[in-house]
Amino acid sequence: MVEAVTGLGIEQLHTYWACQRTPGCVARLPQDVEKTLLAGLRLNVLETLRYLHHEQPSFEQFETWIIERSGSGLTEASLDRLRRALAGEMVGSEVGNLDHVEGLSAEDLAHWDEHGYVILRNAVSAEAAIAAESAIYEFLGMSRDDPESWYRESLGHSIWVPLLRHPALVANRFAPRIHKAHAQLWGREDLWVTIDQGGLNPPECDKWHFPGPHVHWDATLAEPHCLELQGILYLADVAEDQGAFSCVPGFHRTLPQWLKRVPEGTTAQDHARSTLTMTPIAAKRGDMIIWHHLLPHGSSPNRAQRPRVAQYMSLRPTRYAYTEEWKN
Ligand SMILES: O=C(O)CCC(=O)C(=O)O
Repeated sequence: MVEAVTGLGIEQLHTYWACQRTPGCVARLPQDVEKTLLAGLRLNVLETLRYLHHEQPSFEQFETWIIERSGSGLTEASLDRLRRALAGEMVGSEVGNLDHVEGLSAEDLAHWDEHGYVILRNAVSAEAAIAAESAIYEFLGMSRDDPESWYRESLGHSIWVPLLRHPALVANRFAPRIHKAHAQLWGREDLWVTIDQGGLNPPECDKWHFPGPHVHWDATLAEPHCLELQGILYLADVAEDQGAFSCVPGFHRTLPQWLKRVPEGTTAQDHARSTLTMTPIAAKRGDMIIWHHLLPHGSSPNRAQRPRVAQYMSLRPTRYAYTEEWKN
């Protein structure tokens, strides 16, 4: 497929657009490049696919939509960094020099190796977390201190909150400590942060039962098993019984052996649901939990008094090893 140079000057964008409108397209960009492209253009994967499939825009319309969506988030400098990275240049961190930013300690890194997750304390300041927490309540038309309001229809029967570009959420994506910790775990600084949503998991009550996500993987379980990171930023303190993020610590190390014991005719996801015990991870406002994508994980029912409010984000390098085959 011929790659056109575009208004935004990102050759791969044309390939991405053309492939999305061609059923069975064989000229798809590699998965990692696709993810870098969308993160670099400050696009959420789902909103972009929805737009392309529902609207069937021309390429020019697609570019205009991107500029309207991403607005001031797309500067000439950010586009230039993306162009260079996609051309194979090793670009530096998006948030400046990380040398003097305090990241994960040796103890944190040892915890990561053993358990496959780590709590990055004070990933963002308490003020930054409160600003994002308030934005989520406001978006949902709820009030932090009015329990009646937590069950408004605006949440639907889900803990996901499709708020993507509030300035408070945007600011958190550029927190130097978050970039430093991910750079330590990936061993490189050319990272791209996803445009992910927020979350609100209210206390269970007669009219609202925890809808999940229950234990699952977002990753392929086919081998070879590669590294990828996922993350959740707590915007208010979360106790273990307060709908905390939950996972099976250390599972990334024993997954291959465990997979061999999944009974014939049962999926790994079903077997995980019926056999694994999850550990809820409590942490403070502004802390971020980063986990290896091969840990079975999910959220948990909130049996406490206040909602768990969170912001999701993942950081990945421009190119990385992944397994094409999807097995789950
Ligand atoms: O919200 C949570 O605690 C879990 C999030 C989750 O399951 C996911 O991001 O895949």
